[in-house]
Amino acid sequence: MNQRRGLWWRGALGGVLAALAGLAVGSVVAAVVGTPQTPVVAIGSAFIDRVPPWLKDLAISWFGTHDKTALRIGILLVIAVLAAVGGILSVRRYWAGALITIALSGAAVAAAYTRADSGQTGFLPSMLAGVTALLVLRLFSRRLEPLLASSIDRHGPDDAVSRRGFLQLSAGVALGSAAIAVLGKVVGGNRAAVADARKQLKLPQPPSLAPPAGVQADGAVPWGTANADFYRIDTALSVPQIVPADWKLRIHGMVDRELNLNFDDLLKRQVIHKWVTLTCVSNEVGGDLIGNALWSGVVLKDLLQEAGPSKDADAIKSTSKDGFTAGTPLPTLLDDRQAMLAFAMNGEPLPVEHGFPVRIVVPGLYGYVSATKWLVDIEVTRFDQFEGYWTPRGWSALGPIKLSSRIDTPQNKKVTPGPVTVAGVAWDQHVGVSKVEVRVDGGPWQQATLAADPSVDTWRQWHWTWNAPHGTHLLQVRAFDAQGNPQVESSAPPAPNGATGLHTVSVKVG
Ligand SMILES: Nc1nc2c(c(=O)[nH]1)N[C@H]1C(S)=C(S)[C@@H](COP(=O)(O)O)O[C@H]1N2
Ligand SMILES: [Mo]
Repeated sequence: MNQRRGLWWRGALGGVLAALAGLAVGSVVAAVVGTPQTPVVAIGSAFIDRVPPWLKDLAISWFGTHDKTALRIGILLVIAVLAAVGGILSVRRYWAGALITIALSGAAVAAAYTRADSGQTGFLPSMLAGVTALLVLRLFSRRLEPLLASSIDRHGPDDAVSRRGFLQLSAGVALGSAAIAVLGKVVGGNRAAVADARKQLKLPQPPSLAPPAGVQADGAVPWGTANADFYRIDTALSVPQIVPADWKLRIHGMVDRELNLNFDDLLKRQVIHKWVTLTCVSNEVGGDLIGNALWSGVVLKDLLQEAGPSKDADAIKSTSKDGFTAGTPLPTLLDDRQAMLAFAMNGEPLPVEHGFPVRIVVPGLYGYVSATKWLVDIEVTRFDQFEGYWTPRGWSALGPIKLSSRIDTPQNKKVTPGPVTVAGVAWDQHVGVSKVEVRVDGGPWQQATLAADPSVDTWRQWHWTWNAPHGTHLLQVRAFDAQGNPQVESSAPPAPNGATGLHTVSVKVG
């Protein structure tokens, strides 16, 4: 009789430890894939979404602002009880206990699946948590088999060995789960806190998110690039996580007075909203490392002038939280182009991968010499005093964007003979594009129609109607800058300061 009860307790303990191991793995997986949907959060969110209002009110009146903590504890208790029952059942029949684990993790997977904010990987933590719990439960039921056998047909000496084995397994699983949970915290950093702070943030809104009239050419990519589609380039293996409340910027070096700003200080200043096309120096001819967004932020010129740069200074060295640095010519920050400290992109707080909470945007310069994300420090200095991150790695210290053009359509597909729309983008930020021409099979250049542009700091779209004959043909595009200079036609690779050459597309007509 006593022995039976001992078995039950051990089964229950095994079940609870299996669940804990699963939850620990779930939290680490959530941290690694960057989803907030740990198994408990998934179940809790689904619960919050479905709970009747009177129960929600009751919970708030009981627990106040701790209602979320109360919910978490409640969910953990329910999981613990079910896991204990599963553990007891699995002493005799592993599958009986396993079914409870499958049902629980299945519910969490389903809950994660139905959440709008869970993304494509939201179900992974709950699924791997379930698999882990199943495996650990199996280990426990194996360990308890000899004890079960001896409770039915006793043979003394083995019991002590089996009990010790069970104890060792329990200790191992408990310690392992704790270690994994700690790992999850380290890997995740304060990712959830940052995601939450980003969601709560209220920022000055641009008057309109819509592109200005007439900028879109039929057949070209969307003139305004959605945040989710915006190219991302950086050296950050794990994206820096900064809550706005902790953000500080120091502007120092060759200045009359050092400036120290926090996020609230920044928001108190005059805010501007401006469409700027960002480009990466690594963009190949015809490539897509370019995007156009409506940025909101504070003009850097005002801040720099307040600090009072020395006459001998010719650069700023901007540094990110993770140690990336960019060297930017001071004149590009003090002229009228409105280089800015941006905190919003297309009306939303910067996405974390795009520099949350504050980055630099300088019209006309490649990102590697200007667009520092997760900005924390600006030193006013001289180019002969430092090198930016990419300079010793084979890229030029200066990186003005080169006049370029790209064909967006037709691309890699067959078209039918007759009128065909040829369209794309051309850019020369802070200089401007005045003309775009297209040619077929090396023939005469033909003038394309330009769409509008709100300023010289964005790309400019164009289109041209081609009366396409049968066969395979080569289309090429070239742009002219605001002064009428054509783009460089000879091919050069991206290193050290930007690719040149004509974008050429082969099209099958037939
Ligand atoms: N902190 C940090 N900022 C950075 C970089 C980086 O590696 N680290 N890369 C730069 C480069 S090379 C480019 S092209 C732009 C890209 O910005 P995006 O990822 O928002 O498109 O960010 C710039 N800012
Ligand atoms: Mo870049």
